[in-house]
Amino acid sequence: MKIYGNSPSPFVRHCRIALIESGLDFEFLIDTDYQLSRQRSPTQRIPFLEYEKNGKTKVLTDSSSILRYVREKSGRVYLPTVEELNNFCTVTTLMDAQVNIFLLKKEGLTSDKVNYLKRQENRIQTGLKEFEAMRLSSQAPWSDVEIRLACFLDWVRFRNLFSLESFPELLVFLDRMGSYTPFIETTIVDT
Ligand SMILES: N[C@@H](CCC(=O)N[C@@H](CS)C(=O)NCC(=O)O)C(=O)O
Repeated sequence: MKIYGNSPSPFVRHCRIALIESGLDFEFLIDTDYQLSRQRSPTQRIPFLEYEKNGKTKVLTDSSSILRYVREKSGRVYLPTVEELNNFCTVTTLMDAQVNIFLLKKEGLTSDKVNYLKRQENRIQTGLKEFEAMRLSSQAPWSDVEIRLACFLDWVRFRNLFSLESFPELLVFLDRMGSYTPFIETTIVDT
């Protein structure tokens, strides 16, 4: 199996953590400047995963389907309850919003100029408030919601995207996740 992406992406990191947890053999390939995803993925995004089935190369082009594939292949249940699915979707929405803000900022578009970006920023704050009030685990086994959330928070911290000071519980949670071996093995490095 080959997973394509980069180190900082929270979507990619979540998949890499699931792959490490699964014990399956995989290679992590850096998709510099999204060149490979432009050629090989209809969504032109990272991550994407290539695997062999009946002698043919198959491609999965979204972190959600990659995670389902990896979890099922390793006999682990994927998002077993409606509540977990909803929380997973919420983290995904926050990550999508932040990627949107991050990429548009590179083009000079910021929330003081574009109202929609202000909405995106607000969405992230209200979403995180929800998780701040939630009872999250303090040790493994971590759920896919928790791993995804930690990947998001660590990316925010790494890139200094906004302050996490108003989320003390989430900072404690992130600190605990910080001693989880697959999380350490995927520590963000700039590429
Ligand atoms: N729904 C996708 C989102 C992935 C995504 O947004 N990846 C970002 C990197 S963190 C990306 O490829 N952005 C490039 C772009 O939007 O052009 C998934 O879950 O895999």
